[in-house]
Amino acid sequence: GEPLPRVLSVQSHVVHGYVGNKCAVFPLQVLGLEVDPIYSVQFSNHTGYPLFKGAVFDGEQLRALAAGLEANKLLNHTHLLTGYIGSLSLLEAIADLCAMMKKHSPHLTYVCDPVLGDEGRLYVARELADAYAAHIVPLASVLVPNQFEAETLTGGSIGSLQEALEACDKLHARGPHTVIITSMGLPGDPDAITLVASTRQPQDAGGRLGGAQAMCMRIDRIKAYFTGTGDLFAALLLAWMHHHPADLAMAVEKAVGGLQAVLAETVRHCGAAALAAERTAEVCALRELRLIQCQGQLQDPPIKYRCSPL
Ligand code: ATP
Ligand code: PLP
Ligand code: PXL
Repeated sequence: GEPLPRVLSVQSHVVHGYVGNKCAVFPLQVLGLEVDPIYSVQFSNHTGYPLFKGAVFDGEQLRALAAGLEANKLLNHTHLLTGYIGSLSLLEAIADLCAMMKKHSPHLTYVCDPVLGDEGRLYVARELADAYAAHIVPLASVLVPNQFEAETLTGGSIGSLQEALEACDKLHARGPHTVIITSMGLPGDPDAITLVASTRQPQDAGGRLGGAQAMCMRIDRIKAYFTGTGDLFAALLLAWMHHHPADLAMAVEKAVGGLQAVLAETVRHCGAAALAAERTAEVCALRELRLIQCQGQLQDPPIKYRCSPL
């Protein structure tokens, strides 16, 4: 039969709570994919809490793991998934890791969340943003930036659907066959999060070219702030693109469906803490995504929002 999908996922580990690999491994597994996680950091909790403790992994340490996997012929993954990477040395090692993986698996799908910042501000060093643009974007198959990350990578502002599509085209020209701007705000619609997806992948199960295709989705904005939603989206998208390789709209609809089910259960569980402005440890803990409680909805997502063609 068909070879089992195997994902190498390089993302954060937090002991308590759900960001990075803590919100990628479980969803990928319950959707039937094998996952080999590598931890880019190991922290007590996410960095939005009043404090965190722990250690970061560097490029040399990643190269050692890659060499060990390769020597045992274990670097045979179908997918590479990367999220928040805190240092330039680790990002450079990821570029080399991707090249090693492509040597063993020429059809490797690299799903890259270029975590750079949000709401107009970088939360990584400038050199990291430049390295993503120069060395990582060209390796990615599927890129999932938010609005600010797409602007940073293309060097222009995105204020409309038209400009979002232009940014996607610039990114396609550098490599990724699929680009999804996971969240943007459009002027005049403050109660919405807009997602824009663009692909140049074959759209037909027979592998024939379906040409370029673009779509958008309007999502009701929940008036609360959650951490880890971008990471969960990337993992769910990878899994659903695997299950629906010729139907990007379906993959996006199922990924958003599962994510919105988790958010609804998280809001229900945390009550007034969902809206609290002060980020005490207690409030942060209450707002952790309710992933485990939503296993069934991750596997069989209620489709709340549909894509519209652009
Ligand atoms: P990254 O920084 O990892 O690239 P991102 O900043 O785009 O990701 P989010 O802003 O968390 O990540 O958005 C990802 C998805 O999470 C959105 O497409 C949306 O479906 C959902 N989401 C996040 N926050 C909200 C919210 N307040 N209300 C409704 N949906 C939300
Ligand atoms: N703040 C810091 C310091 C981060 O490192 C990150 C993520 O990677 C975030 C905030 C927000 O992450 P997300 O948009 O995926 O929820
Ligand atoms: O969700 C992104 C993320 C990843 N890794 C760590 C984080 C966060 C968000 O706060 O703290 C360590």
